[in-house]
Amino acid sequence: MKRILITGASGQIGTELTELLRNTYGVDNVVASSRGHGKNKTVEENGIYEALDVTDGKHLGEIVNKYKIDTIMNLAAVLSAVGEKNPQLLWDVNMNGLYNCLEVARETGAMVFTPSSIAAFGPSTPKDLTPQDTLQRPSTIYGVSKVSGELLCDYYFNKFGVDTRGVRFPGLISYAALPGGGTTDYAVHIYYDALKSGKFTCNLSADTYMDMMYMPDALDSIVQLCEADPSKLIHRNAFNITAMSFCPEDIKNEIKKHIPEFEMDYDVDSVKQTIANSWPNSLDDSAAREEWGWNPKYNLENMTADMLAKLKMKLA
Ligand code: AKB
Repeated sequence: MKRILITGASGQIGTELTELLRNTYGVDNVVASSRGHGKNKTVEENGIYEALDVTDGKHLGEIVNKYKIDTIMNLAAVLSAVGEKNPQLLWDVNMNGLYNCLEVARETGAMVFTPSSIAAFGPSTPKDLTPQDTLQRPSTIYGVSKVSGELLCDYYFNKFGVDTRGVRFPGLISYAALPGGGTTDYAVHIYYDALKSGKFTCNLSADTYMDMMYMPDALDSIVQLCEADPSKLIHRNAFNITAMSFCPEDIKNEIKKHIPEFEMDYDVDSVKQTIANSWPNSLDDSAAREEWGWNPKYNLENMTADMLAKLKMKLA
């Protein structure tokens, strides 16, 4: 039985991952943590919760020892759009936080899962069906932190034998908690606005293709990769994974099938557009499929139907 510490548990992924892991491994085997108290009632009140700033390596080590943690899922991160406004904060949280997790893991023997992102690629990366192993020269501080993180995780595996694993997440779409300042966030907000007002102003241009994924698949990928037989893993940090690739016009047209009067216009945010243009249109995730059986269940069609149904109940 695993004993898991989740950092950044109050965020978009953490909110749902915490619940899933508590149900799967037992409430007493999952420690949720995030910076401070009062951010997320469900996460804080439905199991073990610790206020933890990942940049405080000493406190991180104390929590790992206190609960005899053997798996650290490090979700604490500043995302791409916020990162461009505050690169120093991003570096501190994303890199020093990860370094602290890896050091504690080196000392205690814990496994470390940490997500990378499609942001780990840049303008010189092949754009379509981006290969697993390819050029990675990102132009955002978030992307720089993701490539550095991938390399650092591989280094800790090769040098110290720390069991490090990761996936390159595309944009994640979910209804339980909002994303916090990424470039792909429009694909979440569009569903809220479609239900609330029937109108949405998109901050990326109509033909901006990016990889996306519905949260249930993203959660499955974490559990599956962490449970995978290590002898089968040729790659570790980090695996390309995707479930769909679409542009704003595609998601608009899919929503219109459910809400025919839905309207969308555009007011392009130049910072987000530049970031999106530097990322792939679509990823090749065959290494994840071959090495640990990655097989997503949701496409744009069944995700949209589920997202609108669940969000309708939430907003009622
Ligand atoms: C972002 O847009 O910053 C994130 C990501 C793709 O990593 N959703």
